[in-house]
Amino acid sequence: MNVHAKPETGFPRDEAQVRHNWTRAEALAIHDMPLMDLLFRAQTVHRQYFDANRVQMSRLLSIKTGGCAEDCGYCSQSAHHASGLKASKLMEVERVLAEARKAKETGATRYCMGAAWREPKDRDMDTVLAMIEGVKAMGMETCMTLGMLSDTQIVKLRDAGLDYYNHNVDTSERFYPEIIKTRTYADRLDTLERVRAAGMKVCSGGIMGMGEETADRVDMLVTLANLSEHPESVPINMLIAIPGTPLEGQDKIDPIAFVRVIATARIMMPRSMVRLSAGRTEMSDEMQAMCFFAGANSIFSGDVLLTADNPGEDKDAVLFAKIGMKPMELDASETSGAVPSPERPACTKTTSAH
Ligand code: SAM
Ligand code: DTB
Ligand code: SF4
Repeated sequence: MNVHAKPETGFPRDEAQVRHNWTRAEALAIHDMPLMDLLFRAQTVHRQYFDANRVQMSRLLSIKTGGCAEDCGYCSQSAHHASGLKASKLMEVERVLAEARKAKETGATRYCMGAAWREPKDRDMDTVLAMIEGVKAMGMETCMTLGMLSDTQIVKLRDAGLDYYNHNVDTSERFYPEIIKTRTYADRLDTLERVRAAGMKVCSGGIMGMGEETADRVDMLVTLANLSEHPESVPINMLIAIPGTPLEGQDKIDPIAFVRVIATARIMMPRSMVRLSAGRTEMSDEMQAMCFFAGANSIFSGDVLLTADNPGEDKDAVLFAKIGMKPMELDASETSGAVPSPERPACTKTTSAH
């Protein structure tokens, strides 16, 4: 026997299949693979659907900051925590559109607007709808995250042209009540299901490093991958431990453990955009590069997220130049498999000729 023979990688040819029947045991087996096997498999799956040297850029804006009725343990914007953040009213439409115009100039293809609400008040809906219409008219994709929604609100958002709704499951069902007490995991899944049923695209992911166990990370991915359709966007945040919140003293997640979650998400949801989201200011270039290798293909650009710091365009430009990564253009992000449908061929990888 040749002792130098290549070991079996242990995964079948159809490793990039889109499946909705993942078990925890299967997901855990992938998550716990030797790291080199895991990264190789994730990168192989990634290349079946995406150009591995392109990253989609989303830009965030907090359209209504602070004073939130929910008690999410990680959040600077909860009225339950003394983070020192000043609450503000819903922004005026024109100000939002001016910010969106700037974001477009810096290469963002998706504009994500977040409000610190448990749910929108009906009296605020017209303003929010005007924001969607204005941003869409600029030729960017629109995303909003406004908390829970009624069916009427969902229809209004969809009809105004909202492309994506962000609503994170955040963690496993088991760990959720340790972080959030003012709503349940079932509330979260119910909103997601109704948004999907109305025909909007879904952005849903979670936060790593809140004190959860490996099983919670894997269970969260199983929940997302077993939804009736995979979320088109899966943001994976690394906790930003904000002073004054219950999680302020939380130990940082190990970088390799974080990379394992990205790779497992890529393998389980092969056509979704996996977004390396909050926490990049605390990540080395090497860690970010490893996340891209593991299948992350989207980031938030700009120097602020909603209330916390983000690396900013200059830093990202340096990193991108070092690793030969380029921003994804809108057409590419639309056609690179983010929205699987029976009409669209399974493999719609963009060419790397740009
Ligand atoms: N109020 C809306 C909601 O909760 O759906 C939207 C805003 S909320 C800030 C959006 C997501 O950002 C959260 O679900 C969470 O995953 C992420 N997030 C918030 N604070 C964070 C922090 N300190 N570190 C990492 N991620 C965070
Ligand atoms: C997501 O998963 N992360 C973004 C976006 N979706 C709305 C928000 C990150 C917030 C980080 C903390 C802050 O800026 O306050
Ligand atoms: Fe409110 Fe969203 Fe922050 Fe929770 S995460 S406190 S719902 S703004």
